Amino acid sequence: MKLFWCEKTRAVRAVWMFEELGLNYERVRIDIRDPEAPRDPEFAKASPMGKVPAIADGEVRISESAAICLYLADRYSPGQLAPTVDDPQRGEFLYWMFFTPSIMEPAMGEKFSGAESNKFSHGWGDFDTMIKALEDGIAGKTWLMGDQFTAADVMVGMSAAFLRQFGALPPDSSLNGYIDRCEARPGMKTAEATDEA
Ligand SMILES: N[C@@H](CCC(=O)N[C@@H](CS)C(=O)NCC(=O)O)C(=O)O
Repeated sequence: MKLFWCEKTRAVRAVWMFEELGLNYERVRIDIRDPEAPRDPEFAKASPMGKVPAIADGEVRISESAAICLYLADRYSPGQLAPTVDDPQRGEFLYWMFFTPSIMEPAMGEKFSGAESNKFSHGWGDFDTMIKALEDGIAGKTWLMGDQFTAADVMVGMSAAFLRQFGALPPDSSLNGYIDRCEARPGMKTAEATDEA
């Protein structure tokens, strides 16, 4: 399996996911900051938008970190890193899988760019409502799905860690404990060390 990756990008989520799964994979560097740099020809098939992360697994070629994490969890760790489709927890799990690309990232983009928010008409609500929903979602739990760490924690946990690194999280936010738990996982440590190497 190939992971198309570049350091200091959202591809760090996919590295964390691979580490949680304990799967063997080949990390193929795509220099996204130099469009002239040679690229593995498979990358274009896996990522029509030219973005990392993307994967090639047999005949499967996909991009979008949430799609990759969901695919890998269902394919290689059903019932562990993802509730199975017949599990009543599956619905809530999917909600949190989509929370990062649909709500968290647009709300963060709006906040960091200083764009005007419009909680009613913007699909992601606004930044403060997003933080509150996340704080409520993790309240009293170790992980988003309770005691079981899942792919949703890879997606949400990494974005929450970004938020803290960028100083956008209030110091008294209850998310701090959750982020600490995410950062203590060996898989996340390896993913971040890979970025630095
Ligand atoms: N929604 C995508 C975002 C991926 C993304 O924006 N990747 C950036 C790096 S963080 C990228 O590859 N940019 C290069 C480009 O757009 O040319 C995901 O979650 O995977």
